[in-house]
Amino acid sequence: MELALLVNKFNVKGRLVTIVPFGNGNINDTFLAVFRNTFTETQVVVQKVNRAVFTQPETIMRNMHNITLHCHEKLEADAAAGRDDRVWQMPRIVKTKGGADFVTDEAGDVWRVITRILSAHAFDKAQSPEHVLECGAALGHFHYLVSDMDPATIVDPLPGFHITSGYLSQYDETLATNPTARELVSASMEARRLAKFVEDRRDLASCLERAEASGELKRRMFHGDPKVNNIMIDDFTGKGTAMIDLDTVSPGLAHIDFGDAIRSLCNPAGEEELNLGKVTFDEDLFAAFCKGYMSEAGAFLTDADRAHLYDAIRLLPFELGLRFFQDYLAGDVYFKVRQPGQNLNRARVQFRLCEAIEARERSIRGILERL
Ligand code: GN1
Ligand code: MG
Repeated sequence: MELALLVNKFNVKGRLVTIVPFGNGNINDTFLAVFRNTFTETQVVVQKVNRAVFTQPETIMRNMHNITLHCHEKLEADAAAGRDDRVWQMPRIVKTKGGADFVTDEAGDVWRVITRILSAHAFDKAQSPEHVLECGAALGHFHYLVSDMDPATIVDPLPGFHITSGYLSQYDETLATNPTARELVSASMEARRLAKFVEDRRDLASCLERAEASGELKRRMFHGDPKVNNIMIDDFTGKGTAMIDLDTVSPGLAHIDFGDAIRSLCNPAGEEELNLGKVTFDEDLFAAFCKGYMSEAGAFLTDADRAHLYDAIRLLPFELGLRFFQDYLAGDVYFKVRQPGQNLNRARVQFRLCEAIEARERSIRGILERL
């Protein structure tokens, strides 16, 4: 089906004037659609859900429906009470003309339309300590929003997501069963170096899983993908205004979000840097993130939670590097790539960041203790 025809199935006022690719997501295909009438315009975000990743797109739409229902009620009550210094936002689902949450095309792909948060942007890299502080506040506020959601209203959107030991098994299996993967490792010194990096940290993979199994850490609702370009910042005030990309919101450890946001926000070079010399862990950005996060969600953290924060900060770049490396070896089947070797480079960046964190363990723990 032609994209314009498809988008016209949704209930947006005005005439569709343009639809263009939008954002830098690694999973779904995202577009911006502009509708105009004689006095203004409406912009919406159009997405095709990646079925290779989300094998049950109907389920993630049901989840999104329940999450936005819960959060919008709370957001509206808080805004009406003037409880905050700002209007926190969350995109909502735009229904089809028939009242459904999505359209399925003839190829079986699920398409959805959501509102665009206007006068706001998400960045691909950390901009400044002020920016990172606001990202921390946005994640903290998001945790507050979903904290009283009934986990039973959510169906696991992506079984195995953020179970690091599972990614390790997948990596092992790729090397055991895929001859091309083995060739890639034996043919390149850099790939061998990354493979050794993984070998040296096998034990790290299950640190949070062990703490959960022993009952020290408990799941609550998490975002699952709180990276820098999923956090919208108000163009006028520079303050955080919304967390987007709600596909993976589900019961999980807040530590995963904490570690994932930090690996994304405290490496000012970003995920795609080619020069490893520029990949660092910036402690000023880290302190700013913690300050912002704690201002909104500090009350949720128990002593046991606090005891495992460093592990989460070290684990998440390891986990993402492992996921990128495994995908490179498997032929780039999960993360979209624009050029060959891109997933290998993404893995190099995350592993370098993990090393930078290990080298700063003492001072990172020091900052955490002072929270
Ligand atoms: C993917 O689609 P995007 O870019 O928001 C991935 C995250 C990774 C991220 C790394 C469902 O998110 O887990 O951290 O890439 N999402 C999924 O850039 O796997
Ligand atoms: Mg995203």
